[in-house]
Amino acid sequence: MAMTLNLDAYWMPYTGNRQFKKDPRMIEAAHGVWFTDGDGRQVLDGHSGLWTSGLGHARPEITEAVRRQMEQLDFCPPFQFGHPKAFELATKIAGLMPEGLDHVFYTNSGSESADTSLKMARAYWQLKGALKKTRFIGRQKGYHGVNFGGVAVGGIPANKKLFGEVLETDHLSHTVLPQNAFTRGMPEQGAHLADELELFAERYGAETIAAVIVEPMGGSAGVLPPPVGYLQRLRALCDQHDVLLIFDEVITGFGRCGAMTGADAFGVVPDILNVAKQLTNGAVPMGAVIASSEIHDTFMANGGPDYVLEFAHGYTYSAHPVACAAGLAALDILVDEKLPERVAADAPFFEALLHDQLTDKPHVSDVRNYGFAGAITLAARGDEPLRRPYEVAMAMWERGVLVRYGGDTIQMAPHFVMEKKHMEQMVGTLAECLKVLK
Ligand code: PXG
Ligand code: PLP
Repeated sequence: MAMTLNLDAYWMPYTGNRQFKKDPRMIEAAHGVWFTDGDGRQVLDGHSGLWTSGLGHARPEITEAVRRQMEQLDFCPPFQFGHPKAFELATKIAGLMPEGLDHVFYTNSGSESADTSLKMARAYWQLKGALKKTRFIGRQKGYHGVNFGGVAVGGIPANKKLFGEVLETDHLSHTVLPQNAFTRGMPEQGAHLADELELFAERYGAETIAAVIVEPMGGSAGVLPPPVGYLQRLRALCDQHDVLLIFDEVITGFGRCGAMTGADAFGVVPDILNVAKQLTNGAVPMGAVIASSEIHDTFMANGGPDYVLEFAHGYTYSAHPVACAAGLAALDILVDEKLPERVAADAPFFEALLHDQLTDKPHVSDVRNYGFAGAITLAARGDEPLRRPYEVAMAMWERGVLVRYGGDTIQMAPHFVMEKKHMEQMVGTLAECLKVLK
């Protein structure tokens, strides 16, 4: 690392800036499942970047597609103009989505996908004449990014407390029940918690509720697979009360759960499905909101004269040509290499590793997993619930493995292409670190 690097000006996101700048963890290169740090060390990436890069880092097909696109068309104004790859990618995405989710609205991140989906849901009901349908129901422990709408429907108190409320929301209970601790895969208990939507329909009136937004499998709160039957019950109640169901699949979209989407993995189709991260393998920022034909067609039917815009929404960088090129290349690899299938095939190996090696370690109060996502919860030390995960992640980094720590959890997300020996190294290193954790 250049000794002259000034660390002061960069205000880092979701980072303990003061600690980082005392003891920087610099990453200078990436290849496959490996990062190279500032000292030239090879560090195993145990989190697929930030749930982004399941295909492995620096895939030459993506690099080449991006390079060629930069040369041919580096930017195209997305408002009132289009470029072919935007349409090609939308068709490809729609083809990978569950039946009925056919129309792709581009964003540049998961947070933008969350806020776009909420605006889409509200506007849909306005166009249908259901003028009171404006309220949103999220879920405790939910994460929908950091923009105002996403924070309002999110259910992580630390992300909300300094920012105030801007939407009328309420939140379903989370599904992390004590009796489900150490469950392998989907917990048996908890489907009944979906019935809380019934209470909200009574309390507020279903005619005031626009949508329910949930992650089919909670991600950032530390890998929360849905209880068996939970999403089916939520779907049925949404149908019964004319409430839209939004799946935030920013983590689960494109393979993480051993199927193309969480919707496929768990057998429930939402009205709107949000993606980001894995869409371009993390190489270029991009997200998307995929809407049902019913929603899309409602906008088109109520748009007025055909030169008038139907949805007053969009970003300067929506459908960015370089992101589209990266997305096309990334999805080709995902499909050609049958990576969702590979995740499904290897998930039992990862599951067994996690539970066999981590369950009996000191301070571990839960182990959860689904597909290529795994997490442990660590008991608080004194009044500092965040301290142990931080110490474990630092010890892991010292030993050459990157894992994600957040809240009271440690998360692991193997690349879809990760070999078993590297999963063993990752989980084995975690087990070693836990043994000496105070
Ligand atoms: N929705 C979900 C379900 C997410 O997981 C976002 C929205 C926001 O995406 P952007 O691209 O705006 O960050 C996410 C992002 C973690 C972690 O520790 C997860 C995310 C972001 C940061 C950390 O698991 N997910
Ligand atoms: N702020 C100003 C002053 C702008 O002109 C624009 C876009 O033109 C934005 C914010 C929104 O930026 P973006 O479209 O990249 O989200």
